[in-house]
Amino acid sequence: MKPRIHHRTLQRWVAATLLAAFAPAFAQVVVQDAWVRGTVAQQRASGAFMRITSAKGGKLVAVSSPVAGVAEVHEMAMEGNTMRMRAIAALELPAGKTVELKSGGYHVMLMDLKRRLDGGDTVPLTLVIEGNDGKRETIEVKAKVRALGADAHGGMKHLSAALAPSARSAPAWRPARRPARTARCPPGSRVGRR
Ligand SMILES: [Cu+2]
Repeated sequence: MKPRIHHRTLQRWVAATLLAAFAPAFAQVVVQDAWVRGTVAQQRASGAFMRITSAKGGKLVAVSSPVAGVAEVHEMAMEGNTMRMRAIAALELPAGKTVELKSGGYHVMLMDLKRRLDGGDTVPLTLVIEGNDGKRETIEVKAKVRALGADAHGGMKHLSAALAPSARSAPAWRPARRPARTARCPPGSRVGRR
């Protein structure tokens, strides 16, 4: 009898250990509906969007992609009366809550694009997510390219969507205004062309 009980105990211990070790890898972080805005020739930047859900909570601390020399996590924030975007060190992922990266909100900025991104293409993205326990997990995502009215403004058309509807018809994207936005970006990031 004794060996059998011992065996069952061992089985349970092994099962519990396996669950603890592997369950998080399967379900800890789920990324859905990842997509990248298509670009036109000479365009050097674009945005990537998705929904991220972390079961245990954590934060998105880094992104990279073979199509971009630089990838950053950006937020939109009001500066005075103007909506601007800027890089953030980490995007909080509250436990069990889906965080949406979307036009006009948080997004992944892909800069120094190495090629044109055509509709239907697939762009690999690597997300680094740090759990609340400090452990980092790498997630590979295949983002579909959507050719949504890509324009020549460095893939930042999503900015205009964040402005008042009337601003869409206003000349919010006059070239003269672009350097000011570019200048607001943190050192090291190169948004748009210089
Ligand atoms: Cu951005």
